[in-house]
Amino acid sequence: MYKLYWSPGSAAMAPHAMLEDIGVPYELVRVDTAKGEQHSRDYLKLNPHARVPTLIYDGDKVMYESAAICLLLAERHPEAGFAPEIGSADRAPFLQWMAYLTNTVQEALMHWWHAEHFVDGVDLQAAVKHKAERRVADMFRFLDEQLAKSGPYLCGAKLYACDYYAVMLARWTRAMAAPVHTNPQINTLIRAVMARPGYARMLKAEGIEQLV
Ligand SMILES: N[C@@H](CCC(=O)N[C@@H](CS)C(=O)NCC(=O)O)C(=O)O
Repeated sequence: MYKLYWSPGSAAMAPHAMLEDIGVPYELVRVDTAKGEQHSRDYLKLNPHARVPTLIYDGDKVMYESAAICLLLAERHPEAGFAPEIGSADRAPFLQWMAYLTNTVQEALMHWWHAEHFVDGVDLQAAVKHKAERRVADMFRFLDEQLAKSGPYLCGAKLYACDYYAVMLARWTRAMAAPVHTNPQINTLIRAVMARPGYARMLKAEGIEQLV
């Protein structure tokens, strides 16, 4: 039995969708980040960084960081096919894309959503957001070219957790001037991931939509 602390449309989306596809029992615990529940004393004991998601597994074990949770779930449930086997040809690209997505693309998205974490003052924050939007657009253009060369999924013929992660991050661009779903291959990827039962059920359960 797992427990996933989440909030709608957050970095919990990918692990949430994976749990749905894996089909194991799990409990969702909503953290209302708008009300600041991530700063409650009880939640900080689980996740001292005051972020979602957090996963409880094996009864009382706790972990956070969305990409790490995806990797753990893929590893514990190999039958779901969310990660290529160690030693297989897809393994290196899979690890590369997971790290690239969380460390580079997600980080650039954080600059857009939370410019106030990086600089003070409205003008500077607007400049950070402007630059972040261009960087995110460049990254998704790059991913689009990658998919055109060797898609339809990031690692080629098979869908893995990195594809869920990419589509989650694509959704985070919905409020930008040019959301990235208009890139043709990214659009195909979004549609393919949204057609998966787990991802579709996650969107419904979180009460959110995704641009296609
Ligand atoms: N690197 C973390 C980032 C998690 C994160 O920033 N989550 C956001 C929602 S997407 C959050 O909890 N925000 C609450 C806040 O900033 O107070 C991960 O990938 O799990």
